[in-house]
Amino acid sequence: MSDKLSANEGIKTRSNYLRGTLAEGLQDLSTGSLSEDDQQLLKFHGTYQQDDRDIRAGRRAHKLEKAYSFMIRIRVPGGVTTPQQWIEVDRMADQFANGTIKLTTRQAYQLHGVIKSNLKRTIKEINDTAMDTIAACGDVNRNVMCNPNPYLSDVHAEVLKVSQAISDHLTPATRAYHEIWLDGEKIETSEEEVEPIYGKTYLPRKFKITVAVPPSNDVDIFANDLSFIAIVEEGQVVGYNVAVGGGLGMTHGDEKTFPRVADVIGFCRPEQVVDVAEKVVMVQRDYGDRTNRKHARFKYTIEDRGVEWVKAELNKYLGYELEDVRDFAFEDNGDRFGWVKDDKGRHHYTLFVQGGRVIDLPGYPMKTGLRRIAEIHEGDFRLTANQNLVIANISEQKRHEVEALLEEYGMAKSHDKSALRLASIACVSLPTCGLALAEAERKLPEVIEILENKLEEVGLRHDSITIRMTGCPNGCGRPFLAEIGFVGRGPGRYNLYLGGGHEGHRLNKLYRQDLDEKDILATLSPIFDHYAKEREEGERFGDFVIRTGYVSATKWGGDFHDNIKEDAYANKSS
Ligand code: SRM
Ligand code: SF4
Repeated sequence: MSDKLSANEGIKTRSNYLRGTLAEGLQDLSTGSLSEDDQQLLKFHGTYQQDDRDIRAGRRAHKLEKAYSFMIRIRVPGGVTTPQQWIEVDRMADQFANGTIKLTTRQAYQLHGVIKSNLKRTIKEINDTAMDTIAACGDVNRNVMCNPNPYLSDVHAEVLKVSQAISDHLTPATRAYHEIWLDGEKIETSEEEVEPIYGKTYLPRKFKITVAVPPSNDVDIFANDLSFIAIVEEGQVVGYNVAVGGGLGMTHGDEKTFPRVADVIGFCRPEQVVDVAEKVVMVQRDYGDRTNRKHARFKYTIEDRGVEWVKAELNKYLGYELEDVRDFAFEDNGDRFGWVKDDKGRHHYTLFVQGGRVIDLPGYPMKTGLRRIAEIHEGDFRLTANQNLVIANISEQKRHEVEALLEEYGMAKSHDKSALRLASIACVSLPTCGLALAEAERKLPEVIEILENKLEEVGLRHDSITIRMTGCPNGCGRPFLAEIGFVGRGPGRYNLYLGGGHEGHRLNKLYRQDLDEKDILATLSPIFDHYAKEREEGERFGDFVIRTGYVSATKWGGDFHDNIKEDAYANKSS
């Protein structure tokens, strides 16, 4: 391993706490783009430079600059947002972006297609709605997730507060964001400010935190750098189990990269959560690999040094010891659709949003319908980590009005779909994602349709099987935790992974490579037949394919690639 720091470390160091030349670059309208270094810094401010890949080749042929635009990610800690904020995001989607709202797998909003001349104004207007974009991306802690659990209202209120407190505490302290986007007062020298938690080079890589309330693992805690699992006794949160070292990104053909599920290492009291989050971040700040960005996530720090090491180091940073892990059990990592009434008598409706894309389609004007609901809604909207939406906290009196609008706009039966479709996630992928190798959001609905016919035939329409597709192995739709995962290899070609745990606790394993649409059906059909005939009582698809030998169970990250031996794990985790 080389000791030379990665290029991004230099960019951060020279950036004067994330300023770079962003302010100047934004003023240069002779190009739709920003400088390479500023593009890296821009991520810390919550936006990515992209181009429309559907028209890239045509523009190249005409010697035109790429069709540059920006994706803006709006942080929504815990996924809870007001109707007013929804209305504003809806307006901005039409006024500045491509007319759609994207609900992400981390409970955030994304706007795509914002051109450079509108970027500053859009970010300013987002802030006017009491939301922001700082740290939505970049080498810092990202949007903190939390179960949008509406059923246990007191417990949810408490864990939501915790996730918002973590988010606030770990938000970068630099004034650069205010200066560049909000015309805040300029601070001339970097000495006047410090980043008490991050320091001037921030973290080696992105960092992700969730809070979950069992039995729902809808936030997929095992995919996160750090998670808190609420332990509820007699309706009270008595504390949180702490899980560290999850992460999913990898590179095809590079076995040194792999997804990893988090280890549950201890328990802390509610009043210790923010401190634990801060100290875990600091351990990664100090020990994460800053020489190789493909090896810089916390999962590799833990994989290289061992779980026992991280526990001991964390206890040193904390100055006290985490307590022993408490018992907990997850049931699944999906959403529960339709209406529920909570313990306070309020109503909640979970709407299925395919691929998280809020859009008006012919015959299904969901975006307009949701705006109409937001205009009369007095509760809140909760973004789920499965890219769906909970219209939450509806009073008895308002329920009929909301129901009428759901009916009018065709959303009342949004969940009248196969269990497979309801348990699906697709990442954005083409045409906006610069890293995409294959389609995902635009492809998965078709693939599901083909599979649905087969499932119907063998009587499995109502059996929930998690199915996820991403356009590349970065893992944005968390495909490596799915019972059926498709990961793009090249145009129209996917690797098929099988055997993820239905509760989101076990990684899947590569079953077949380079499948096209035809191969997908041909490969999965006999397995569905077999499952329908020979599954045991209550046996999940992910468990079945392991028991019957289609794939072996993935026990740890490195074992994800078949040819790395399991006994290596014993050495690493001891
Ligand atoms: Fe992601 C990069 C979209 C959740 C792992 N992700 C990207 C970029 C920004 C592409 C880029 O770097 O140029 C994608 C923008 C596409 C677009 O056009 O919008 C992108 N990621 C997304 C979203 C929008 C997917 C979605 O369809 O919902 C999710 C936004 C979450 C949010 O609101 O913050 C999203 N990304 C995830 C997740 C899932 C999660 O966090 O629960 C993962 C896997 C978990 C993890 O981090 O390990 C994930 N995204 C990545 C990676 C690989 C990181 C790694 O450790 O290797 C990249 C590439 C990178 O960082 O170099 C990436
Ligand atoms: Fe883009 Fe790959 Fe993430 Fe999909 S998984 S959004 S293709 S980076």
